[in-house]
Amino acid sequence: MSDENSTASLPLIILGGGGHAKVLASTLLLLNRKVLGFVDVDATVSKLLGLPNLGDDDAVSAYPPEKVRLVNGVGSIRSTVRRRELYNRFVENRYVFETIIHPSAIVSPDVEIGMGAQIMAGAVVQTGSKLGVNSIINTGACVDHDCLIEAHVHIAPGVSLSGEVHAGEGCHIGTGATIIQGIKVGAASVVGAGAVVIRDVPERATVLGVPADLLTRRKLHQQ
Ligand code: JB3
Repeated sequence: MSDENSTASLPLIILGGGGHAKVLASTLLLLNRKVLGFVDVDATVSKLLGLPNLGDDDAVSAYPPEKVRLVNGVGSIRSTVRRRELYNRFVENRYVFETIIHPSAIVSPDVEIGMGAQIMAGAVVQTGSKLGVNSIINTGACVDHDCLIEAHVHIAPGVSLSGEVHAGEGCHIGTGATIIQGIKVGAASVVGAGAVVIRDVPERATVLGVPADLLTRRKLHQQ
């Protein structure tokens, strides 16, 4: 099959025009992928590494789902919720999210990677691990063997997960956090930057410190 007919070479649209989108745009340019531009709710964001602002999210409908693929460039500023909502909205409208793997990432060939997962520069994902849809393994993070990273999780830069860690849906593991082997982090929880997690974390909790301690638990609508 020629590259022109291959879905792998479909042009891309990035959702969002902030910091995470910029890093993705740079990766896509490195991979020689054709990027049509980005969409952002903020019309004042005019360019992203030279790529044009195509309008707000409704502008995507000018491009039929079979002609483009999407890249979720909205990261997680206070939570992963907006990123998840965008993903769900466009999947419901039959759009496909591109899975991105930076060329410098080391990913064991048996890793299962869900649609739209993003493995950034210098990240390592070891054998037996599974990455859920729309998850981010950010710059220089290490996910060791047999980890289960569920959908919409953000593993921030420099995180270290030992073997068999389970990161529940939509949780956020902050920059430089360390999680020892076999720990379960509950869905929608936040592990603070630099925390060292040696005990399971309940759902919708925030843990901080060394060793990490429970700060608070949030209600569903506050996540
Ligand atoms: O820590 C690292 C390495 N990266 C962080 C990333 C994971 O999350 C980064 O430092 C930021 O903390 C965050 O990046 P993000 O999400 O790009 O944040 P920010 O730079 O603030 O840009 C968010 C952009 O998304 C802004 O331009 C918003 O206007 C736009 N935005 C917000 N909601 C949206 C929507 N754009 C679209 N298309 N649709 C939305 O619903």
